[in-house]
Amino acid sequence: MTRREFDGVTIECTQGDIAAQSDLDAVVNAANAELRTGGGVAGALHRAAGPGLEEECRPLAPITPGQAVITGAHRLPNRYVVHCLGPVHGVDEPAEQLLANCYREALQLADGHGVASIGFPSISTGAFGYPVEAAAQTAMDAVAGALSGLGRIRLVRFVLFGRGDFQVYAGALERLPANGSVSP
Ligand code: AR6
Repeated sequence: MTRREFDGVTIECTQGDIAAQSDLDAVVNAANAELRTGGGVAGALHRAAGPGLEEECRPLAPITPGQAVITGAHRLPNRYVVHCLGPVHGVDEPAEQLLANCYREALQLADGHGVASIGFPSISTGAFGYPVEAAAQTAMDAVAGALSGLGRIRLVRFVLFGRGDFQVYAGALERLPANGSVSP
């Protein structure tokens, strides 16, 4: 676990399963446009949440790259799931901006629902093929840049499945300036 605090908000990185973060108010899904179950993160979250999650998602789909929508968490140990559609690497452009939008929109949406703690997976770096080094830098800068506009969120946790991904995200966290302010 690596952790830093920026003006009362903690950003941390941990290795683990996004579907098993029982101390967080909200978790983020690396969704598909149809908000259906799938592989990776979407599969893990929908499996743990049960069929009610897909049912609640149906009228909210389709979503576009960079967009986020929020639902209940059903049988997951959280209050909300925020579903983000990341860019497919080499297809959806401008990729960096679309990926940053996912993180910003997810934080704003969750904050507006009174969420105090939220967990993100590494959006787009699995089936969508985004290189993890670049994705981690964009994700960390987008989160740090959004913190000053948040009212309720006090904890942002990146939940990385693999050891290598954890180290990459932890490195990006360590590189943030002390005041966390990164221009968007
Ligand atoms: N907890 C945390 N991270 C995970 C987990 C988990 N349980 N499972 C996988 N990862 P992906 P994407 C990591 O493919 O690239 C889906 O099928 C994984 O190792 O879930 O945004 C959807 O239906 C990788 O580092 O998301 C979409 O069609 C990262 O999470 C599409 O894949 C993201 O991998 C979305 O692709």
